[in-house]
Amino acid sequence: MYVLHGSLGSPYVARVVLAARHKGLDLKPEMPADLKSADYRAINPFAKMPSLEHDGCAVIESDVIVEYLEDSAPGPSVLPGGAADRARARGISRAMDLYVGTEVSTLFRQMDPATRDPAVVEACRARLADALAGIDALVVGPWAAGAFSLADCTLLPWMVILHKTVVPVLGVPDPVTTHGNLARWWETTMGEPVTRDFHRDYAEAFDALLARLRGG
Ligand SMILES: N[C@@H](CCC(=O)N[C@@H](CS)C(=O)NCC(=O)O)C(=O)O
Repeated sequence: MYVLHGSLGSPYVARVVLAARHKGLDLKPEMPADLKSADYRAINPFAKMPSLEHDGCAVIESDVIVEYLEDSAPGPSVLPGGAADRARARGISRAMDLYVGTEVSTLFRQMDPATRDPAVVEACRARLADALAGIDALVVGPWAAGAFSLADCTLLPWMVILHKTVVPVLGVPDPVTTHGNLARWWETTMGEPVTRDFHRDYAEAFDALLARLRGG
């Protein structure tokens, strides 16, 4: 039995949940009572979510967890195709985390006009624009790396976060309207039931996270 620790509002947890759904697994994340507790650190010494427990083994880091599901669970592949397709999927996913996620996380801390530093926003916006152009150049269609893959599981939560934070609040151009390959990817994503439903579920979970952070 798989046990996924974390909360769906996290894009890293969400990536695993979407990959699991694609494989036909209904993996509902369970939030640990205390991420920083000794009990949870015994599962994940870095005290981060997600972590996965399965057959007496603990797996950390969301992309590694997706690969673990791929290796251990039946169902459709989340890394289909040959070596080049799989490398593209992994490359998009890694670049999203390193170059898009990092900038979005920094911009997320600049949402409040009262504490915003315009110089940080300007520098981050420029790096984010470069990163999104890079992602767009890697996306081939109909899904990000051709067939549905890890790349889509990473892209979709980050796109929801962009749409709910830095696009409306900081005026960052919406990549799914300004970039051709990402626009076609978005059409595919919104046209398929699994990803459309996941988009709805993740948007709700992220809204709830935003409300909690605002003290709601
Ligand atoms: N590289 C990690 C990132 C995990 C991560 O940063 N998770 C955040 C939630 S979005 C977390 O656990 N934050 C809690 C904390 O740092 O205290 C992965 O892919 O799993």
